[in-house]
Amino acid sequence: MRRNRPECDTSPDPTDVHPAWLPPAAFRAVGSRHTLVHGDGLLVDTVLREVRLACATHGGTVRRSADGPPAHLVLALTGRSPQPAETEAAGRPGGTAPATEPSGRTPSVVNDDGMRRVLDAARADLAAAGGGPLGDEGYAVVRHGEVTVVLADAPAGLLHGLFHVVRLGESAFGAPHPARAYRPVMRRRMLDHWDNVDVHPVMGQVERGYAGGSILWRDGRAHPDRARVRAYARLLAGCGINAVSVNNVNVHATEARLLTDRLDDVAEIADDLRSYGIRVHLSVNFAAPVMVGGLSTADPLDEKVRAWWVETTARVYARIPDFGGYLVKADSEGQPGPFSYGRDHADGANLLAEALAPYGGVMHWRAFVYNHRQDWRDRSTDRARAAHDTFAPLDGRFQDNVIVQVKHGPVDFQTREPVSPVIAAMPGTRLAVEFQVTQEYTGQQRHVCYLAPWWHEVLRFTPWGDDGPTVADVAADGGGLAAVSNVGDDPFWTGHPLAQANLYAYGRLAWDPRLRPEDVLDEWIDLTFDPAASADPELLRRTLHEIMDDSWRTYERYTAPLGVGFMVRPGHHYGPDVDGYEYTAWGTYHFADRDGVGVDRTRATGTGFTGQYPPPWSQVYESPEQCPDELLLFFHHVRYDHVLRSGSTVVQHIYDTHFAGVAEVTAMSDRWAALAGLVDPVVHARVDERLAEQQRSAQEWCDQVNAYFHRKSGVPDVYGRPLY
Ligand code: GCW
Repeated sequence: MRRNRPECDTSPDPTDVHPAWLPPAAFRAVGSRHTLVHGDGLLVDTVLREVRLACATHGGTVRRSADGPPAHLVLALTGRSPQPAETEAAGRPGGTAPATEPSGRTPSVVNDDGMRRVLDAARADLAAAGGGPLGDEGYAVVRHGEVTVVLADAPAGLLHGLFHVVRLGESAFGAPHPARAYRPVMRRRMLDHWDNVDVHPVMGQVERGYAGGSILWRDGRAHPDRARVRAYARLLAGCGINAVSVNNVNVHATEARLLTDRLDDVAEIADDLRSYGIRVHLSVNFAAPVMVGGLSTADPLDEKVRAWWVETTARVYARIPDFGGYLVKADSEGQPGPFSYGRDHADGANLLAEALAPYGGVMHWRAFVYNHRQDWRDRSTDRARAAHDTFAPLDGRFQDNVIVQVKHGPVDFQTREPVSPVIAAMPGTRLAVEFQVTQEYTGQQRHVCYLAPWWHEVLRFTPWGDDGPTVADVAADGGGLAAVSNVGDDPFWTGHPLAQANLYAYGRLAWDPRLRPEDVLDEWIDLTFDPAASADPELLRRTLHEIMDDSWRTYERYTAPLGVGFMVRPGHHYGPDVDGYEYTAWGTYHFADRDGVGVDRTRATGTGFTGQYPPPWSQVYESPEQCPDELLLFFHHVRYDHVLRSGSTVVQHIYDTHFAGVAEVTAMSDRWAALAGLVDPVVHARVDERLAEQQRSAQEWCDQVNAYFHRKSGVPDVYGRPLY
């Protein structure tokens, strides 16, 4: 493995960390050329440093002034000021930013006539292409003669533009082409760390973390390996992420103090992330006024409580002027919230939002609110309904800087769920959609499960029917995307080396949800596995696609038939346990009996959840005939001999998909084995070891789920395969 340390790092490097998608080889095309960087600012310095590092490896040059050999690559600020952060609409689907003529002049540092002409031409070309403002993160790329020019209105755009050129590799220096502008569709592309500062007795250092300890925290303090945090920031910027919340949404005693006397620790992390354009956000405990403020109440309507948040927040901004804002999980799974004081979630969120507003901070308020102390005997309680029941009535009451953060499905990041009805229910509220990159319910980074196809499906979903806006549109017009990180201090960052692709793809889809998952995977493969160093890059690329493209559906086949969720071991959530949650306080998920299976969530006879959707989905999901097969058991309790739209019966479908899933994992393993010698042996061995576990686990899932439904139903497999 090669090291992945930014050039500024001079500290001894005790760890050997995989370079993920930014190995030195990925910079070959840039680093072997002459580059001119123009502009000032922290992030322009970062661009310069990145190019210098690449040149040190690949023999090119980089400079800030035009004197010197003719440049092949110019990265320059346009000289016009970017749109203010919270008002820019450019880049959103249907964005309304006016197309204005670039007005700045070619920077005076470019005193070379030839270069000045190239830049002027690039700018004119951008204007002719109708290029409106590029915003504070967008950029344009134009190939003029022998020179590739990246223009940006703001330094962050230049950094994203550099990574764009890195992704293109040699093809960035091919045929001339007119200006193309790239702007992020989502303004905020956030990653939430569920990292504890202290090791939690049950959840460990990283809640639902499958890649070792935290890279941000160790022994109750900010992690001493600052270089690794900077290397992380670099990777995140390299895929487009621009906000990180640094601690678990379950905020325990030590973590509650990050807001007050432990703020220096947060500031330290903010310093490391800043040079890559990433803002720090903090999870705070709603009861902080009591826990760390010495007040007797956290009631959102109490004046003393309000004053405490105002003063505390002022201190946060005095220490971290570009602080992003707060993230709160309230009234959920034991976390305190406004319900304790007879207040609602708008009261709670607005309290903190008001304290953040003067500084431009945002309040991410999670909609993950449900009763985790249910009585399984009570068939009317439906966890899927909870977020909508709590939040939809509050639409219009949240302040502008509140972002209600909604899990993409109504339950909890299961392998398959419908899109949350909350996304269509709050047109007067800024919503962020939350994904889970950490594979809590999708194989815990022991199984290959490339999640981009699923996220893509969610983002393209049209909650109001075919002609309406997509989930991506709602997020783009609101608070963007957030996702739970899958990173830890593991040398591969993500435990399973192929799980790096999920983090990369999340960032890329947040930047542009229109990207196709298979194209994103191509980018990741070409960056991560240097094609020039491989004896057969085509075989490598093809095989990785064969293993990964459909791996989420493969995982679904052997774990979660037809939208059934939670057949996992309670607590750690790994491996099969069909009845594990069925009679617990956390909700009931399949209701299997001798005749049939599934949760009746219809209006006609069930919990009424289908009524939380607008048409057409309220009708589609209500009807077992129209409901898509993959969600049938999420919405309906049906007989085992119910015939699916696919023509198969429910029980035969369960058998077939489980056998098929195991066979697909066997094929994955064989394919990976054939790559020995084509990839780094350390990576090969790690994936090999994980595939062996995936194979064992898939077989276990298949055997238990099939045996369970065979025993319940008494229906034999039409192909006579073993059912135990
Ligand atoms: O999926 C559940 C997890 C919890 C997590 C919770 C949440 C941080 O099992 O570990 O708590 O979701 O999203 O808050």
